[in-house]
Amino acid sequence: MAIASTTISSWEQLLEKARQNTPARRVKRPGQAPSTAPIPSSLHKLPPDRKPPVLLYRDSNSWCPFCERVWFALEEKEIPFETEFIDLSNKPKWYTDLVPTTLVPAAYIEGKLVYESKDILLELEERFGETLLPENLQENAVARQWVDDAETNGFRDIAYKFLRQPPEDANELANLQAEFEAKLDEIEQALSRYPGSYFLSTFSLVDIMYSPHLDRLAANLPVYRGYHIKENPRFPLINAWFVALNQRPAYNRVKSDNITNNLLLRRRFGVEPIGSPLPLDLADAELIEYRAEAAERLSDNREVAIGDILKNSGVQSLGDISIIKDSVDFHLRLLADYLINGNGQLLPGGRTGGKESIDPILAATGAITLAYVRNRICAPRDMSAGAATAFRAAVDKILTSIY
Ligand SMILES: N[C@@H](CCC(=O)N[C@@H](CS)C(=O)NCC(=O)O)C(=O)O
Repeated sequence: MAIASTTISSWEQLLEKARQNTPARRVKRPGQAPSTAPIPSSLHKLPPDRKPPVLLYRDSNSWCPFCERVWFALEEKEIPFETEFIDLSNKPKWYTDLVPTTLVPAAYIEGKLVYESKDILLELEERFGETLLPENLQENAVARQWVDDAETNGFRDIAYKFLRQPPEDANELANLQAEFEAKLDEIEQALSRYPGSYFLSTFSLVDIMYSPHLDRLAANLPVYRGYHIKENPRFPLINAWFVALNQRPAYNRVKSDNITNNLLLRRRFGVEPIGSPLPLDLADAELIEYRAEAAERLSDNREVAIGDILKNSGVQSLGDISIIKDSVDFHLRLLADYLINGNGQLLPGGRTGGKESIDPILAATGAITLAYVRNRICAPRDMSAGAATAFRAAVDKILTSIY
């Protein structure tokens, strides 16, 4: 059995076409995890041979909401930086010796070691201009107070208790929900104090302090608690804030997508879903820049992806490894081709007719490959949240079209 010749483009053609439609690029990290890393959008501003002024230590999977705050600020402030990834399941001794809390994020900022996300954010303001704090002195003081409050006002503890703690009974769940809603009411009120959609009259560190947490809660509560923040009429200002935030290019680079958040919560914290996943954002999934970014990532990093699928998805038990490998490669190319060219390409080579003529080994390899990569990719570790959404939507489309 071999995969017949096909009209689907080669990897080189796919990569070239994808790159014409997206500026997104990452550096490859051969043999390391993660296998790619984003290139900070302002790195090109640095004169050649000059080291970036900031070195950020962050978690290797890009799941940490506190690291997200710092990355968000660095992108907003257009500060060139380099990243060193720390494996939190096996922290290197040099790191635990270096950072007293042993937590991420930490950073060297112009040679000074700073840790605790809040302190890193304030140090960046101190050294690179207060672009994320209001100019008006009174408002500036309010901003600093709210940045402090975001760490101490109990919002996070109450929110994550509602999300993660298995409730004894319906009564306890209702109480946790009520406590959480009272905290959201406080945020809703804070958002009403200044004109515009942000906490203060301009976008600021306060938005950055809350964004990774509110985003994760909005993604996970529908699935794990059947509770919705988005489109909840009780919180119109929080909803307007989400809309404003999502218009910021820096946020779109650093945020994660709903499914990444959902899978992480289940895997890391064992929370049982009681609701349903939010539907994929099909507006993102249709945008050519996100589709092209997803195709670019897949084409450029295909060797690592194929190696991972062969090792971890279970396909290798299906038969001769070289045939399976060809089939995995073929189905990933099919996915990249569909992401860039859309429509019309959905019959894999070797399949001459409708669904009934599918070779069972090819069909099984394809189904496993696609289902595996759908949940394996992780935003923003592997690609932006928008690209990850386009990627997952394309997998769904192919699976329903050919199986
Ligand atoms: N208050 C810290 C919290 C940082 C934190 O909790 N980081 C987590 C990752 S999300 C961590 O390093 N966990 C590793 C560990 O607990 O050993 C901050 O704002 O920076």
